[in-house]
Amino acid sequence: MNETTTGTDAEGFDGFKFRVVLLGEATVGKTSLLRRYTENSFDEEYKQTIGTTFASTDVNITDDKGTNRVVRLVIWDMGGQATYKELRRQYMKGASAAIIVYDVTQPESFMAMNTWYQSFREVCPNSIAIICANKVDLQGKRMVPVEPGQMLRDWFQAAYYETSAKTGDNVNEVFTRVAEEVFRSRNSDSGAPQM
Ligand SMILES: Nc1nc2c(ncn2[C@@H]2O[C@H](COP(=O)(O)OP(=O)(O)OP(=O)(O)O)[C@@H](O)[C@H]2O)c(=O)[nH]1
Ligand SMILES: [Mg+2]
Repeated sequence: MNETTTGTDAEGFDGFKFRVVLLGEATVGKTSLLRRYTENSFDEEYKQTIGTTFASTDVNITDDKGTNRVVRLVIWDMGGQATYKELRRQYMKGASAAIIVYDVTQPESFMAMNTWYQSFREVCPNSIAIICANKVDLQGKRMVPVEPGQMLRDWFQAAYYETSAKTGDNVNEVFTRVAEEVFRSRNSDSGAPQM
């Protein structure tokens, strides 16, 4: 099963809880997207993520029957420079979803998307993937237009969002979409148990 509904946890939460991982090259804005979403803040200064951190956040969604649901996402953020493959595999294991991020001003980060996607698929063959084309506020510096992003979307069969952690554009939409999709697919088997 892909979900934990194992009664009330230590904080008194008795709803649906899912593990989500942020993937993508260093500096694409993974930590910034997470901070924008969880703290509504943004820092221009780059502080490389060493190892992994996580944030837990509750998302309100409406299910297919129109019932309001609270979905808890435990979102893991790993530094894109962490190259040790086994570590990455452990990090991805049991994830219900991945948000795979590139920077529209850095074509290399777009070129790396397939590698990130494939390594996620190896560990989590049935989990949800969402693509983030981040830093769209940097219009004059944009090198990767919309069309290649849409190609990825079709190829990965994943939702595609153009985001800015700086302005907040589409950031809430990404995390709400993740919560909706993992909730909807909660009965599908994605392998490993939850954290
Ligand atoms: N203009 C702009 N800058 C951004 C945006 N998102 C992130 N940045 C900047 O890009 C740099 C890297 O952002 P991080 O969020 O630390 O990137 P990361 O993917 O977590 O990097 P690692 O932890 O090394 O993997 C920082 O200087 C951020 O301020 C964005 O949407 N727009
Ligand atoms: Mg980071």
